[in-house]
Amino acid sequence: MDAATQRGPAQAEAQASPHSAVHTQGGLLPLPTQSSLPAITRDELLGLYRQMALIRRVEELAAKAYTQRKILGFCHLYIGQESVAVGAAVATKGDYWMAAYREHGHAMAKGTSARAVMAELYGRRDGASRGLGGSMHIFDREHDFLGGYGIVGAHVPLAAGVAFAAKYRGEGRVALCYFGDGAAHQGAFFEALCLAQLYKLPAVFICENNFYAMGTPLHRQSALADMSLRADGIGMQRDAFEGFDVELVRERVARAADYARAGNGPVMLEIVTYRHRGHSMSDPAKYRPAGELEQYKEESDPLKITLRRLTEDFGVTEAELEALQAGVEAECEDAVAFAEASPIPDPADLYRYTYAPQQTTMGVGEAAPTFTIPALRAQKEG
Ligand SMILES: Cc1ncc(C[n+]2csc(CCOP(=O)(O)OP(=O)(O)O)c2C)c(N)n1
Ligand SMILES: [Mg+2]
Repeated sequence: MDAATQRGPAQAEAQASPHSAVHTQGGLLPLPTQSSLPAITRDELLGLYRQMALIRRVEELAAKAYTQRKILGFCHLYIGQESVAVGAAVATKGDYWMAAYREHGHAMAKGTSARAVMAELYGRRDGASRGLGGSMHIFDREHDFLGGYGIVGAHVPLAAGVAFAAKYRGEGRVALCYFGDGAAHQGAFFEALCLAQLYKLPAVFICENNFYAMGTPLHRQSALADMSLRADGIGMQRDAFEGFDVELVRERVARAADYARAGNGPVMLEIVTYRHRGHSMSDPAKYRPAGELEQYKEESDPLKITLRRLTEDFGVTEAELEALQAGVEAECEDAVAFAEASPIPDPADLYRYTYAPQQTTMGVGEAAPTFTIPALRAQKEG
């Protein structure tokens, strides 16, 4: 009996069909069982811990400023999820990142300074997006952090476009796209993943499953518990794991990025996580079952997990940790002072960055550009 017959008549028939490559998953290569990263060192882990502590403290101070009405508008905190962005950043330093609106931590993990994030939250001119974007629209071209998006799922097709551009230009870079469990039900999400797989784009789609979409728990929004299974219907490689331990995230995201970078196609990851705060600053999160938050804080806080590993396995001392925390505190206080001293944006700049410079010079009082076909052709030729 050959291998095809052993799997039963239906499968044997599919094997023989001229469309079998489509019916099966087209022979996806497995994910590597080890990444190209070297083993983590004491110094590296200490650095990752510092980065997580910095993100947390920046957000704690942002929450305080928000309650003082110094920060206005929406503000979604990443507290509890820091290990995801910080671990993922290790193997994707030169790559493109895009995220949803809970993105202060992603921007900082990618290299945006605490100053630029805080000033953006304050809506000031020295913010990452010149104070015009606010909490949900941090953008940092220098560090290839391509935003911050408020429309749920809408950035997933954009990330596929970025991955397409990276492949087209032969950059060897990968596009990482972060979104929530709620976003994984969006039509735009499926459409983007279908094309990404068809074109074998160098992308890693990361669903940060924190079990809530606003106040709706996962079991009331999805018949699937493992959101990575979405990839099966698309024929995409996938992986799923808990993301509370920064070291584990570092390794598993690196494997996915290695796979995508090598030209094997995109990967969908589900990283299980948990947000300690409500959906946004205006949400007291009373919908959670009693004791749930306390249990996550006790057993699954990324900072606590890494702290334990640093002290127990790497011999990091109290004095070292105190110095680290003092440095974080000083950096955050400096970021707040910087934001408060930064001027508010000039209203004349309101429309200045809506379009790419070569397509428009539109400012207040100027004529809107005309997007006629001859004008665009002339622009391309010139
Ligand atoms: C297209 C669209 N629909 C609805 C909303 C309102 N909304 C904002 S956040 C959100 C929940 C998204 O949850 P999830 O994707 O799990 O991300 P999380 O907030 O947990 O990080 C919803 C429904 C929106 N911003 N955009
Ligand atoms: Mg969620």
